[in-house]
Amino acid sequence: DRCQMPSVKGISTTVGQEQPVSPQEKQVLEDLEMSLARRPTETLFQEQPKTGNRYLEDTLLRSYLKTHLPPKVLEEVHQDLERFGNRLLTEIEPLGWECELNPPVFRQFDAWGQRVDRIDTCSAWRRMKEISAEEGLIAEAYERRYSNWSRLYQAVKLYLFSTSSGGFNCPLAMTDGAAKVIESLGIPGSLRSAFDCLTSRDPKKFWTSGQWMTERRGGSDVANGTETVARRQPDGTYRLYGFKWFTSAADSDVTLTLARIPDAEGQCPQGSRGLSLFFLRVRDEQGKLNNIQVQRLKDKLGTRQMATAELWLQGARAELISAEGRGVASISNMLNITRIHNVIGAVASMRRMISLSREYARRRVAFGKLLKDHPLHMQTIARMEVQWRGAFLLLMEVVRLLGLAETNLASEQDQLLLRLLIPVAKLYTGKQATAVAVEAMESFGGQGYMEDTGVPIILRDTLVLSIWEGTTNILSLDVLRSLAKSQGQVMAVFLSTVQKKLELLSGTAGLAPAVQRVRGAMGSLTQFLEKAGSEPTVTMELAARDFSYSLARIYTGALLMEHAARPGASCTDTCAALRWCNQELCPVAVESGSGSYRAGAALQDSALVYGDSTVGQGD
Ligand code: UCC
Repeated sequence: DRCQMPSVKGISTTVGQEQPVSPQEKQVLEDLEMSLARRPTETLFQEQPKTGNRYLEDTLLRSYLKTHLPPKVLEEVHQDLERFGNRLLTEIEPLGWECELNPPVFRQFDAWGQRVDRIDTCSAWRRMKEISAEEGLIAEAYERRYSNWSRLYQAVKLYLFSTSSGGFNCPLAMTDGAAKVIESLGIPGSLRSAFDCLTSRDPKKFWTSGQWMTERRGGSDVANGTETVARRQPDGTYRLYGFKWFTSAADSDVTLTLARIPDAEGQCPQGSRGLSLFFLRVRDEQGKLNNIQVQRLKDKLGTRQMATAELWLQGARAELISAEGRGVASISNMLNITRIHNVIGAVASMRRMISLSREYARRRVAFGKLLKDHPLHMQTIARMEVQWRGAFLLLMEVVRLLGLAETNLASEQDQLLLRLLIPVAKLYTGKQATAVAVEAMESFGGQGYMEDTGVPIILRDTLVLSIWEGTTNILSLDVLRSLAKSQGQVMAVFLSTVQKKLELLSGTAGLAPAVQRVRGAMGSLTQFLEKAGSEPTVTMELAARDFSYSLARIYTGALLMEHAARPGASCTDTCAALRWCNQELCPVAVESGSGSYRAGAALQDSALVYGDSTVGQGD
């Protein structure tokens, strides 16, 4: 049990065990106990970092809400968030720890040899589900009692909840995504009760959803990887046959999934156009699986609190909910929501790690002074803080735009910007969170590497953020897809939005160097796009990742400056903006200048990876 003091290696510290303890061992034990109690060098012991109410301690979050929310909304939201911050501390955080200590267990057979395929979760995990309903962690976004601000308010609660949720943020992401898909379909009558359950505040009624997209051929190339077949039944429902390779939160009540409907000749149309979207209940009222067999639970590096399973669909009853062949387009509504949840998770992980690191630096003495008094240590944490601040404001921008879109208050430009910023934010914050989590772990020295500090749990759970919901490269290609689909309009909106933000900043003298750098980066980006459009030698696919990073850095720079220019801003707001803008803001232009996206560079890449000395010479 990780909450308890571990025994000294090789020696049991429990009295009265069957194993006899030799006199020598007894002496060692007594010595150890004595030395622990009486050692005069107590300062060598490292104190546990303790944090308080997460909402009250988050000055950037509070300043953002104060700046943007209408006063009446702010008043109510503030009260609720302060209360929620206390609940996190006293009730939810210990439950999250319990979830980590008691991961789900898969029981395939009962004692009498009957196949049962039970996924047993711990009571803390089930309590998280109730709390999610009570707190309206999904409901808030769909009730819209604060109009366009409801989405942002929900995102803030999820952000505070995330690192204490014991992995329950994952089913919530998919539940939100499923509710979004159903809502975008106009809540058809057959899905009304499901929608009500997914968005309920009643713990007895609340349902969670899965998102079964990944099959044995992988989860990125969904169009070619999906083999599941949907057979139409006389009553208009379907039965699904296939193998779902990676189904997270497998204890969920319902799920959305893709399958192929055979044509009149019994042939399944291939590719994206052959995919349709289905809704299904995972179990019936008695808890019996819907013609589904669980093959096994995944043995994951992190997110171990949450059951991810391999599932055989053997005639699972399902309802077709998209037009035939429009499965990918329909499920993209879910993907965009789960990707935003991924951003929430990334920003929350960074905040948690930095908060712990910051608190530890206030307690830990090394070389005769507290860590916080070592400038190099402070520089390291400050760099993480700048990354987090940028990521936080990018998240707020995305959920602000989403809130506008969901209340019909978004302009066409807002919608285009949202389409572009979702993949940009997902891919960029996923990478930031990974880097920050590793750096923050190091800031604890060896203690950060110890399981029972809890730090490795956050690190492991963070590492998945750049993988699931689309890897960095897949998301970079999605950025290009958004450009192509809008025939470049998203880029025009991106450039004009940043431009407008810069114009509003022109009177803020302290930010002048940052404004100049963002202007320069915008110029370089525009030049790169012109070059990419006119020179066939430039391969946009090769540039996709650097291009996406450039969009993230430029836009975030503008957001940091905007926040630093608000009335009542502090000098640290300015400092964060200046520091952010001091990094390379347009890496795609730099790499393009070095010829990194030419066809020859791709050959060189292969030669470097596979060591073929005949390829790529002279390029
Ligand atoms: O399931 C997973 C794990 C679950 C765990 C949940 C965790 C929650 C975490 C948060 C908590 C902290 S992971 C599943 C991972 N897999 C993916 O995310 C899929 C990755 N692959 C892609 O995103 C690909 O780009 C595909 C599948 C979308 C590409 O498919 P296609 O068919 O080749 O793409 P097309 O033909 O370009 O797009 C088909 C249609 C188009 O619309 P139409 O036909 O009207 O032109 C696209 O515009 O779909 C539309 N579309 C989109 N629309 C595609 N992507 C989008 C989008 N992002 N937004 C809007």
